[in-house]
Amino acid sequence: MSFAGYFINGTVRDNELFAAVNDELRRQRDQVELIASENFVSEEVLSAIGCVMTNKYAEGYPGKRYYGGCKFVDVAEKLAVERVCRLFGCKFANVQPHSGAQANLSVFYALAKPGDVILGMGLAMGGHLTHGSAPTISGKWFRAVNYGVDEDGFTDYDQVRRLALEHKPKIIVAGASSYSRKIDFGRFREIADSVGAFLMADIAHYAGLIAAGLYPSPVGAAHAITSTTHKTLRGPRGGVILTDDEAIAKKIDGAVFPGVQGGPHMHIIAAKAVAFFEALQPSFKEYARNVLDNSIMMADRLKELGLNIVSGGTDCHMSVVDLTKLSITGKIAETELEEAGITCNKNAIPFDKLPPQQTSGIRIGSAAMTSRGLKTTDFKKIADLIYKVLSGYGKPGHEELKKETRSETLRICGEFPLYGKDRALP
Ligand code: DSN
Repeated sequence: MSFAGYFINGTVRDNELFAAVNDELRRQRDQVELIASENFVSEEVLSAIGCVMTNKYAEGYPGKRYYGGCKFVDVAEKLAVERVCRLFGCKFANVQPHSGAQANLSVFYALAKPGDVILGMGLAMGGHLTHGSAPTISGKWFRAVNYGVDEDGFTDYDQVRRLALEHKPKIIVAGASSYSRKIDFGRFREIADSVGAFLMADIAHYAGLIAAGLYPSPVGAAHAITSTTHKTLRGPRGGVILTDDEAIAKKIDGAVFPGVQGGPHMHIIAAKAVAFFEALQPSFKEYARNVLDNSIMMADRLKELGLNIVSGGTDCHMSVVDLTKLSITGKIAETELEEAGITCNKNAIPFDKLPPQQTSGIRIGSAAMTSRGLKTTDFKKIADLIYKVLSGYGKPGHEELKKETRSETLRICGEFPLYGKDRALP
């Protein structure tokens, strides 16, 4: 399938937009993608994203819609729900959230009231914006209290307990955006129970590994579980909410629609169904295993080369690299690496002294390049390239070294092609 049909309006092709899409396709093909929250969906998921279900309004839920003509989109939504429940071993799912942020907001709307306390991991410690950060609804409408990590970079459960006892949160959020270690959801639940709080687990980053049994599952521990569908789960951009509790499921359904959202994006729900189908296949377990092995290899190699990894390593697809030793900021590292053909993002390290626009670290992940087929030896090579570029920064010959690295990253990308040749217009 090619993009051709999508960009023709009558006889006039939208060349301006088409050029941008093709440039983006080229960028994705030619860069070593290490952004921990990104992945490459399959051709099948991509086709579903572009399918005719985008034309359909379907406010409500299967069998209870506010529009006629919903027979076939109902099939898609029921498939998505049934598959994601099977994937995670839970009873109820809402597959309508447009994003992880809206999934989180829906759970807050279902289980708390403005002014209630929510206790989540602080953004600067590895938490997500929507877990109580000041500029978001979660920080403005609720009284947000933050926990963090200890000096070794591991979740400080004693602090979670202390803050829970002191502030009596309505919801405790377990989950993170840049935390690479296992989360003890049972321990979080025990703390939540001790203060009568709901436990919400945000597994956006870890979902694919959880589905494959390679990371702890919050099912059975959390009252509500939110996730995105596009990170390690390798589906379309979107969100999902899971629960085992029927009463909570009902509240969540009402919170997603009509509480927070209007019409669901049925083409995206169709694509979620495809992605969940793919994640149920044995090959996905193998993929997830490779994601984990590759991530551990990359972190271990960087350590071997002398860099610090926050918490000393990783239990998942991502790591946060502490650049303090190299006297280089995350911002500079992000730019330098991008010029050398490696895409990642600047990231605060716990107790960072630099502001969020600079940071002392970068976050790297293995999910996307593992989808292209790279193995541990390739990730070891990538770690070497990262070290070469960053340790050479500011030294004579650095521009030349970056050029050499760019040739090498192009070679790697060429060896592991992304999508068929006909995906782009000639
Ligand atoms: N912004 C995503 C991430 O990069 O982790 C989470 O929403």
